Amino acid sequence: MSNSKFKVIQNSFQRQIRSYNDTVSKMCGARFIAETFKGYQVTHIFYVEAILRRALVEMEELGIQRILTHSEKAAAYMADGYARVSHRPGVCMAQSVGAANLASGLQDPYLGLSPVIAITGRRIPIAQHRHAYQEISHGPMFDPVTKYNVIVETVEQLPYLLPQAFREATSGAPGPVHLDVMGNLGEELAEAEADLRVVVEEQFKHYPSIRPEPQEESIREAVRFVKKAERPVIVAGGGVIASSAGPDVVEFAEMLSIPVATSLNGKGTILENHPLSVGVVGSYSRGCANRIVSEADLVLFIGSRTGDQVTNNWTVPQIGTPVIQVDIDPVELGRSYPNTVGVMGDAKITLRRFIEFIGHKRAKSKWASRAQRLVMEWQNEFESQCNSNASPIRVERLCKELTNFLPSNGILVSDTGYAGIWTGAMVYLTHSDQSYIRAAGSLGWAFPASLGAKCAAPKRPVVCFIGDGGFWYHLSELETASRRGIKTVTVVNNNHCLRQCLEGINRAYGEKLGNRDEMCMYRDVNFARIAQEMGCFGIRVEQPEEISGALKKALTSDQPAVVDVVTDVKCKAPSAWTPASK
Ligand SMILES: Cc1ncc(C[n+]2csc(CCOP(=O)(O)OP(=O)(O)O)c2C)c(N)n1
Repeated sequence: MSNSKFKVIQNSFQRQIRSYNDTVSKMCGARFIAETFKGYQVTHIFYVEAILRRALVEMEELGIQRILTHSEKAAAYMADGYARVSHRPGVCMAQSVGAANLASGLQDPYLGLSPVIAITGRRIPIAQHRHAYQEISHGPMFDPVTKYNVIVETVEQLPYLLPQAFREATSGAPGPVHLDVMGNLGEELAEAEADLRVVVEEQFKHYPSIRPEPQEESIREAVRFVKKAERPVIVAGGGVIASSAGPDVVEFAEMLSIPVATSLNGKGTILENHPLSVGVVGSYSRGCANRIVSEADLVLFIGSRTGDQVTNNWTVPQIGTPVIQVDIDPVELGRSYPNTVGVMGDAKITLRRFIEFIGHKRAKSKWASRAQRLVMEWQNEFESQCNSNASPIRVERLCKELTNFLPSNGILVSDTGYAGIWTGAMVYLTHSDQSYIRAAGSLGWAFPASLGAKCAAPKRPVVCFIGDGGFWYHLSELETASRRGIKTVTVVNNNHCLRQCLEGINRAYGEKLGNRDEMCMYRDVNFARIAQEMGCFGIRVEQPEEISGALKKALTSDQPAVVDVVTDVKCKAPSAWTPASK
């Protein structure tokens, strides 16, 4: 990219702060909240009654969609899915007694670095510490799952604390925030009046709100090591997706023929049929990615926090491997892998700098060919399962059908556990407008998150992949989807079992006899029929050759759809390739 084009991008990132309505006027808290959300382009609010009713009435007038859910946790997950897809904060709300449920739903966006704004009501001071009905202390529940957790006592505080919530949620590494507003239902704050000014700051409407420039010195050093390395590899994390830096990673990788692995959060950085793509690395991974990262003589972690999952418990790469780490948050640099060079900066801006400093192309083709060979070996290993005609259906075959089916602008939303491994390892994203988001760890997240994702991108097909164990959690949200016309396709990998737990249960039993099924089997339930009952399209699939037709029918149906796929409980997701310890 030319220098001038680069400057244009930068300027558009660092836009001037602008006011939405620059006049002070007397208004109630409810109106202020509604106007502020409107100004920040919040299009949907996810909540359970009863909270900020007057504000919700004002929001209707301003055209904000109010999505009433069946639980606060699902509301938080919807806000999370909304935020990850729109790159703008997602908002969820609950009354005081729902606060604990809402806080539990913030664990996933906290771990997944997603900007969710959570609002709860709290009883007025005179009711505090006197055994008020339905209320425990909120602050300690929200502390571990938020970046910013404050009480809003007076309406005059709103113009300070509500915009601060947007600043906190969207800047640096994004994350959830919590406002505990006065009144069990927030009514004290909503109904109070004051002279207020609604100020909207453009740059904090979305993330990354600010893109820090890396120091030139660190860029020079990093590029020097990359040029010297014989077997460099990139591990692209969620920070690359947050920064929309996928194309920049690919451009940089192509200049030097650097193989690219991704974390699960980074899936979508590079097309998975690109010759430099080696797949998802870590514990939920493709074996070829783990092998390539283990063989590398330099690993570039870009926008990855180097946690246990992306590094297979810090074995891939082995500690001591030379590492260049790029992160927007300086405290991440070297947290788990001593950095040869640590670069603090936004992923996109930093990669543009890398590209400028590299200057010319220099292919390391022998190393790239080695990577390709390992990728082919991995694909060959699973070929027969992917083409299996067996019934009950093999999950590898389901994943192959999903790869073929996923529309070119589709969003794949994956649950955790085996769902994360199946989609991460066995589903291939092969179009640049496809995206992937996944649970950061909480079982059941994916279905409500997919509804939030669809609210954020109504024109894009949204496909959720989830096990039956995960789907049971928030089944009631099928009613929400049908009531509000949120048209997603949910693919249930139905083995009526918590399959991922089976190995551990068997290990716990050892040689002992006993009822193992009791610990992980559910009734064989037909989710297609449940979906139909809730006003959705439902189809059950028992033969592999029916999968593709069923998926197409689901996508073209005018209702939210569930494709209930009866799969073989014997299918075990691929285990992580681990290097022999030195
Ligand atoms: C909130 C929560 N509780 C428990 C777990 C542990 N866990 C991970 S995967 C899993 C089983 C998932 O079963 P299912 O969704 O049916 O998928 P399968 O393993 O059968 O493919 C469990 C219980 C978790 N990740 N999150």
